[in-house]
Amino acid sequence: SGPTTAPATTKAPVTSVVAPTPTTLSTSVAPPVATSTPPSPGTCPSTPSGLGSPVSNQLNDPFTFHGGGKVTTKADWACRQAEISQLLQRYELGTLPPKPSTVSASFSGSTLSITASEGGKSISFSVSISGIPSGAGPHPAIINFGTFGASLPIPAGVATINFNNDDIAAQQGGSSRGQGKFYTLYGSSHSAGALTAWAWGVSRIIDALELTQAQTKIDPKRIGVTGCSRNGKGAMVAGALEPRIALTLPEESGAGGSGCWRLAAYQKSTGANVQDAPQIVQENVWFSPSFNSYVNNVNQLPFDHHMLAGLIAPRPVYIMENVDMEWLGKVSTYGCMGVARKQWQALGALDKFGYSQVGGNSHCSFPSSQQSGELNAFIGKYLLNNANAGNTNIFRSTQTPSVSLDNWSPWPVPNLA
Ligand code: MCU
Repeated sequence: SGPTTAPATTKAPVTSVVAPTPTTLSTSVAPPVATSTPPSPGTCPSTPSGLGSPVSNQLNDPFTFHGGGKVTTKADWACRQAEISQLLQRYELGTLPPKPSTVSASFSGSTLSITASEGGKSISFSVSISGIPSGAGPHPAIINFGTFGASLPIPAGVATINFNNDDIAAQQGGSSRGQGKFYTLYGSSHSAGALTAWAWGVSRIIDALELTQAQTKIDPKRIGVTGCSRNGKGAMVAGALEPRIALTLPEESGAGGSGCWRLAAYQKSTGANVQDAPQIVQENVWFSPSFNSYVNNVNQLPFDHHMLAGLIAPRPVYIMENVDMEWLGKVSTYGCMGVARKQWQALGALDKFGYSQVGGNSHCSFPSSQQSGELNAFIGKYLLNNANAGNTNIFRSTQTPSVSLDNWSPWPVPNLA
C-alpha cells in the first residue's frame, strides 16, 4: 500500500475544470413532490424512496430536501442532515448500525479495552492512548486511524488514541470484503463498507471514553479524529457519521474522502489521471457493495461528497490536501470542498471550516506550512479551548485549480444562522 500503489501520472494534469454543461438527464423516477410548508422543529419531512431527481452532473443542492422542500431553518438543516446520512448509507456507504445493546470498557496502563455485544454475539478490541497530559484534566484527545502513529503533529496537551481500524474492517483489496471484527458481530455480508465499519468503531471508542472518563482523564466531548489517505477517508466518514466528534482532520483523503465523484468523473472524461468511482470500487472495500450499481453513472446519486462533508457542519473540520498528484484529487477535492464550504457559510460558521492544499511534501508527510497557522489553530481553538489560537476560516490552495465553484453548485445558499 502507500502512494506507490497509485498509478503513475502518465498524462499532463488537467488543472482547469470548467463547469459541466448543465443537464437534466432523463430518469424513470417520479418528479419530486413540492412541499410548501417547511417542517416545524422536531418534525422532519419524510424521504421519498428512490434516487429522486434531478439527475445532474452538477453538485446536488444540500438545501433542498429529497422530496423537494427547502431548508430554511437550523431545524430543517438537522432534518436534512439526517436524510443525507440515510441516502449516503443506502447508496454508497452501507448501513451504520445503532449503538450495540451492550458496550463495556476498562482502562489499564495505557490500554482502553472495549467489548460490544449484540444479538448474542460479542467482539472486543483495544486502543492504546499515548501522550495523556499530566494533571487532573479532563484532556482532549485525537483518535488516529492506523497503527504507525499520526501522520500529522499532535501538539502537547492533546492525547493520541491509536485506533487499529483494519482490525475492525480489513482493507486488503476486494477479497477482504466482510473481514474484521465489525463483520464478526454483524455478519460477513453486512452492507457496511470499511469506512462505515470504522466509523462504528470510532463511536464505540467514544462510548468507552464516556464510561472510563475517571480513569483515562480524557474528555469525551473534546475528541478529534484524523488519518491520512485511505485512513483520511475514514476520518472524514467518522466525523460525518458520529456527531460526538468535535474536530475532524482528514489528511490527503482524496477520492472517496474530500473529493467529489462528479468532479472526478468530469476530469476523467477529459483524460486526467484521477481516481474515480468505477476504479475505487475495484481497488478496495471502502464502500458498500450497493455503491457498485451507481459508479458508472454518479450523476444519479442524490448527493456527492460536498454533502458527506456537510454532515459535519457546523462542527469544525480542517481538510488537508496535496497539489502534487492528480490521482490524489488535486482538482476534485478543491472544487468539492469549495462547494462544501457553503454549508458552513449558511450556518454562519465559516470559522469552523478549513481547506488547505499545499505541495512539496510526499503523500502523507505533513508539510510544516500547514502547522502553526492552521492545524494548531484548529486544535487550539476546538480541542484546547484557546479562543485566541488563530484564524480558522481557511480556504486556500498553492495552485488554486480553476474550478468554477458557483457553476458546480448552481443553487442559492440560505441564511440558516
Ligand atoms: C488517497 O488514498 C488512497 C487512494 O485512494 C488509493 O488509490 C491509493 O492506492 O492509495 C491511497 C492511500 O491510501 O495511500 C496510502
